Amino acid sequence: MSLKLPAVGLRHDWTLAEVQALLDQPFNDLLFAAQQIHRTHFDPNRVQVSQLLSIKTGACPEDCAYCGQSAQHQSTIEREQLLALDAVIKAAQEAQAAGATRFCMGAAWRNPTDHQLDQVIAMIAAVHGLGMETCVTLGMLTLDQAQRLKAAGLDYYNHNLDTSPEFYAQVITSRTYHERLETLEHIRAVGLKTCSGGILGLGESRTDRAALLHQLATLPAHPESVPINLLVQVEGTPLHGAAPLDPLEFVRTVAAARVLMPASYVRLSAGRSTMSDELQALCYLAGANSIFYGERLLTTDNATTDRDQALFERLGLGFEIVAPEGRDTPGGCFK
Ligand code: SAM
Ligand code: DTB
Ligand code: SF4
Repeated sequence: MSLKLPAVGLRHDWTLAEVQALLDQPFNDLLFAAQQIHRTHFDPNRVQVSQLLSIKTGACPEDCAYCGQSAQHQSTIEREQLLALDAVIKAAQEAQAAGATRFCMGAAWRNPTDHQLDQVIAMIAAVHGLGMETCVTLGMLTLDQAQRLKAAGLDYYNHNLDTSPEFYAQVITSRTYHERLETLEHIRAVGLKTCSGGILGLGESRTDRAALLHQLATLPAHPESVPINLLVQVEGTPLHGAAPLDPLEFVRTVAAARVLMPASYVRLSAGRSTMSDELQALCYLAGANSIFYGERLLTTDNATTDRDQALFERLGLGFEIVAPEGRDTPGGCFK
């Protein structure tokens, strides 16, 4: 099957069969296409760097089978109340000093109450005031809540589709796929930038990975940021002990995301701590151009900063610098 690869412009009319054919291509063909497309939209040697902070940890009412923060699983993750504002500011300042340009705050909620949203809005304002880009992930949002976040100066909202519509019910039963799409609609409607992707290694098939990418690439606007997570197996969760994904399948998925959503940042997200340097290098070659940086993700360990810096040095990669007003500085590089 020959694919209509967009030379310029973006396509939103991908068929599922096209996405499947893309993923099924010989590995070298897929990587070559991805790297070519990557170069038409991005500097191939620059990586955007975000840092995560869990602002409210554990005791989540949802039942996501991969997540150690669900109250329905027996993980050993310590529960924490919403962090105090000064603790958030201190963490953001440290992230900024280490080179992160975006600070992403995550809360283990099904959805925020309006009072909780007020507290998060104060955090967003403070982090924005430091000159960093802001992102939050708080669960489902109403249109009104999305509007309030936009008015507070938030840049990105993260809300993942996680997997295919078909496989979804085997992973999460407490929130529907449709509800996730609705939240994404609210984010777009108010002009917030969307961060939405999924997790691989849940036991899904390549067809499920194709269907997830198809959903993302046929949204009315491609998410500006597409996190591709590799399952971090957390003890006590139903997916602890799941068969590991073939790493080259992970690379294929990154490459296909790059081809389907050429102007989006594709983020190598959770799971980097268990990936070899060589696997990560292949992901960068496949078009990944964003990472979570710092020693922790939300509740689990990330690849260490020393290791990341050494790998960037070996690959000749640099951190993308974002000017305070949100414009990229071409050629900017953190060393
Ligand atoms: N509670 C909010 C929600 O789920 O909407 C926001 C935080 S939640 C931790 C954000 C995303 O992190 C999930 O949608 C999932 O894709 C990813 N994630 C969570 N636990 C993970 C794990 N153990 N391994 C890989 N990715 C994970
Ligand atoms: C995303 O797609 N991955 C991040 C972020 N968005 C919020 C979260 C990864 C969580 C990994 C497991 C943990 O540390 O709790
Ligand atoms: Fe709760 Fe988010 Fe974890 Fe699901 S992924 S259990 S919604 S914190």
